[in-house]
Amino acid sequence: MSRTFSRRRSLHNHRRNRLHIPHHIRRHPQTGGRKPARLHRQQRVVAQDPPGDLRPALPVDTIVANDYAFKFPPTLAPGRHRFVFINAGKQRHEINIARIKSGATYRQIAELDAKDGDIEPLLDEDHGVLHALGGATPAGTLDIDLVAGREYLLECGFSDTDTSPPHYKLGMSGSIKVRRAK
Ligand SMILES: [Cu+2]
Repeated sequence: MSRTFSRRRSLHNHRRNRLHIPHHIRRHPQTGGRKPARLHRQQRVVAQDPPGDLRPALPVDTIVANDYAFKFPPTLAPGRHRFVFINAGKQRHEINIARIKSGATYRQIAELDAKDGDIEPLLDEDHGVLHALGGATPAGTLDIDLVAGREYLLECGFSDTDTSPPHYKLGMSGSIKVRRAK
């Protein structure tokens, strides 16, 4: 069983490299040059969040993977959502979610995928990945603040063997449309 994560990984790296990390944080003398920038940001976010039981409940949406298709809500309301992933297939699958650029469409991405084109120029935000072995449900979830009027790409980038096509070419590709604000 192989995985074709390279395209996704390069997309993540691309975003990370564009983050501006001030020099004094990157090489802070008191931390011995370790890389605290990420930790600092996480701590700040945690400190601002109210305790878990005071947060408003998030709508929970489930994405189910089969060999080789996704079941998911085709349209959702704007705002924060919590995505749960269930792999009901036999193969290993992932759900990889990215926001499609304003003005671009899922149809354009599907056409590019069909001919192994580069879809990165049509995406403007990477939201992350949940993945699971066949028949498994990962404990992790993905929280995404869905923007009104936008479209989100869902894809699985795994392949069953080194020579078989990626699952997004076998049907594990789709998009969620977010309703416009009232
Ligand atoms: Cu898959």
